[in-house]
Amino acid sequence: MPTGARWCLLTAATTALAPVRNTPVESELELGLRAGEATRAATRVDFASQLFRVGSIISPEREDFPKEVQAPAGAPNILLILTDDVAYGTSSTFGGPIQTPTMDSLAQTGLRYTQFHTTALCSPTRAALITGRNHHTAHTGVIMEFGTGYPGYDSLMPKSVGTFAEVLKQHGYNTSWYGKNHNVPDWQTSEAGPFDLWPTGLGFNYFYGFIGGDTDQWHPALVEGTKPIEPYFGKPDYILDVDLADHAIDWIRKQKASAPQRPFVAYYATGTAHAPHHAPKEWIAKFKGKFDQGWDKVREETLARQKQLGVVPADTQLTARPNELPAWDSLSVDQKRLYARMAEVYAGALAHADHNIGRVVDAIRDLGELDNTLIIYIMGDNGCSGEGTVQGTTNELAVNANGVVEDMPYLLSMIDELGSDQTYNHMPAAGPCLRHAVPVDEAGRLALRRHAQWPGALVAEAHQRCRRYPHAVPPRDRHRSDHL
Ligand SMILES: [Ca+2]
Repeated sequence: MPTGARWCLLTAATTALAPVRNTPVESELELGLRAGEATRAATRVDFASQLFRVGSIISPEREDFPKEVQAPAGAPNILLILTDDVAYGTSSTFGGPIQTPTMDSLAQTGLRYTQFHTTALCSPTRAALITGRNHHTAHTGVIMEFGTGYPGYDSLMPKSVGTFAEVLKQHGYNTSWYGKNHNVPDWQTSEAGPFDLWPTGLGFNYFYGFIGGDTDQWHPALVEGTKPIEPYFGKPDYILDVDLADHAIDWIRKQKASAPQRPFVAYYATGTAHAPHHAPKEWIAKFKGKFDQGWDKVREETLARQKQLGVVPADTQLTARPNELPAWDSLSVDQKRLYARMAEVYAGALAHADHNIGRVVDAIRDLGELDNTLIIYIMGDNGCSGEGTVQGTTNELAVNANGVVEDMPYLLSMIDELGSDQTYNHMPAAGPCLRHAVPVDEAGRLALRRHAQWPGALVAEAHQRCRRYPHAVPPRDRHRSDHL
């Protein structure tokens, strides 16, 4: 500010005070006190007038707290479970070779959906699932890391696309999210935020998990809310699937202890069985020798079980194996030994995840809340991943993303380390043919499976297989153009 301007301001202030200074009987202190008294008197008058105006509606017998939003009486708790990179012919619930007793148990009293489809990619399926919108409407036409600045693909979910958690929170639910996110724009994942598109910005009161597409299960890149944490320090046996279940159980119990009448939402999105395939040794050992017959035979065995269960039509034929994937009989003894081991590791990881999901279900049962809990168990946001290349890898990111070449002697030297914290491993693209034991529908999409249980409402239809609601993207949005 120029000196002249400052001077003018001082002059104006002095002029304004001049009449007061010309009053000889009052000091500045007296003036201040008099002014304060005048203000207080005015305030008393104003307050009295307000009391006069509202007095007719205020009385000691009538409280004036705003009413809290409460969910309707009997509104169910919701447990939404999502696994990662698992195909239709994988879990025992749908005829696969990997035992998933938690899902099996729920299926016995619930519904099996045999025509459930996804977008066949992580982020888009997850965006559609949490918003109930077409993944392009949610600006998530591709995974977050591949977001581009074009409509439907910029990975910036708009405010107009609310999540089910936001809606339910506004109707009296407590909401939480555990495990994988993969719905935050890639450049907004640091501690600098912004955090509007993190789970806690999307209606989830509590988040305990990881923001990216995958993470080391032994030393995960975890956040609680928006704060990075490292809970594995000093815990040599730490593994994420146990930790996720522990935190979900703890949160659910506290909710019901503090506000038993309030329903909860728990979105439980384990990082398993995306790479890296990590599991405790004892869980991997459960599958020792279970894949020695090779992926071609596993396909046949799986399809036979699927027909027996009735989850595929009785006349279903196996699809032809793509030419890029070798027949099991064409492999060397070492290749067979390695690939069978990789399948055991994958199987151990998924079975271990299902076991820990079972702990969450058991905790809800122990609270006496199971009969008022809608459980939706989606086995896979897409089918098995092909990122392991034809021969599998000890390090998915090195091989698949950075072009590192691993030869067979090296892979064999690491065979006993697979599944440990020494590897970031992935199985071969043929993936013991877990993914190829899947009939492909007319649209060329892999049919995934979903299971829903809510005994209080759906028990009348228990044991029936259901072909409704076949897509993560709701029907009203499914046929919108890809460039929206
Ligand atoms: Ca996935």
